[in-house]
Amino acid sequence: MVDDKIRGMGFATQCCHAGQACDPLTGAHNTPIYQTTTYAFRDVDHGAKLFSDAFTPEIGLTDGYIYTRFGNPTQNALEEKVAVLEKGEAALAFSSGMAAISSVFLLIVKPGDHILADNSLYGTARDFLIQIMQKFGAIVSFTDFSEIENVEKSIRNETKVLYFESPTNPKLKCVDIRAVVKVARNKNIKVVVDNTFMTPYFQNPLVLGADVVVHSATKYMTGHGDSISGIAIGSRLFINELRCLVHNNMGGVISPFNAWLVLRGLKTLPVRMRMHQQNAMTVAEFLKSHPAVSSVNYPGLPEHPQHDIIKSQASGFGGVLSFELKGGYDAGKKLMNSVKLCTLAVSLGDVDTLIEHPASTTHAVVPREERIAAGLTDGLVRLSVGIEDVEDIISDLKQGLEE
Ligand code: LCS
Repeated sequence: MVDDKIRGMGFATQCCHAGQACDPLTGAHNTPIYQTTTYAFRDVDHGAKLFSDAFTPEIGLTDGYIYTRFGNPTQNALEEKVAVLEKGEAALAFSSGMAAISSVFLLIVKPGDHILADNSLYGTARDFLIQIMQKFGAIVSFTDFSEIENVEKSIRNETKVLYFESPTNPKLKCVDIRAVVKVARNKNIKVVVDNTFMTPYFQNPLVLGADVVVHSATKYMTGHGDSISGIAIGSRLFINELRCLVHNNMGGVISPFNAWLVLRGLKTLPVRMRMHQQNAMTVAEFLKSHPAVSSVNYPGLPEHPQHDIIKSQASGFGGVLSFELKGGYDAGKKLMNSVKLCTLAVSLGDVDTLIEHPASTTHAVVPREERIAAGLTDGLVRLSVGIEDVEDIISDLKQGLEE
């Protein structure tokens, strides 16, 4: 079901129906995987019009398809669904979260522009800004976005983007999205938010005033750990520019099969997210009361420093938490080596529980001093709490902490 009607419906209905209608040709109830690279034009003029439309961002492709790097019906179904879920005008799917993030920066930023980013980003996103954006002449700096004065103080005349995750990976720090939007207002600065941890089920940054939302759809959106994928959501003009100026030239397209996997995953997003959150809260309480644990980072706990902020801008707290053991790195290592149900692996948002050590894996690219300054200590353990029976997750952690 497409646009106007579905936008007035509830979130769970949108997850099932938005962007997807029975196939007009065959009646197929499920969106087919359009496993094709190219599309027949009706005639030469039709081909010419499609190319002209595709390269005119004010128009975009509406009258057919050209070549799957420019768009594909399975991919477009996913884009329409996510645009509705994130309450944006349009969306563009990518081969990974990093393809989405890098493409958004490549569209917005030119040499000499300043990017101000939070000091606690997924390691590769931070590394992309330093290794690639700086190499092409952008100025990149980092500050702690949870203190809004830091953002105000760090803005320069050349600032073009404010970029952050909320909550952050893996410290679960939350940023006041409305306050950042206020700082950017009337300054021709785009606010770009990575909403991977919350998903549109819990938080809609565009409604809070952000310009662009990015996701690693690899995580909760797909939900089953079987597709690397990403998506960006924003105004129709921004997304059309992203498609024709960056996506088409860089080529980070999602495959039709992976788009279909994300579409399938999204149908159960609300039930999964409710269960992830319920289990994460129970596990957070268990860890908090365990004598071997020194601290727990979960924004659903009332003592979390930004508990009130997340409550003011999101309808939930998500399914990821991180914690420190009193025995530091050695104790964390022992725990991660002894779990039997939880899998020791990177990634998050899968239906089953994943445990990992950020300092030596996902955030190893961040120089140690900066990592520590951002609270990502050597002893920090990250847990993506799955939707198994929570008693089984807890008993696995318990035996790992006791061994
Ligand atoms: N944004 C966030 C918040 C992420 O956690 C990740 C990946 C990305 C973007 C990049 O997405 P990808 O290209 O992998 O689809 N985070 C990972 C993590 O914490 N462990 O492994 C990957």
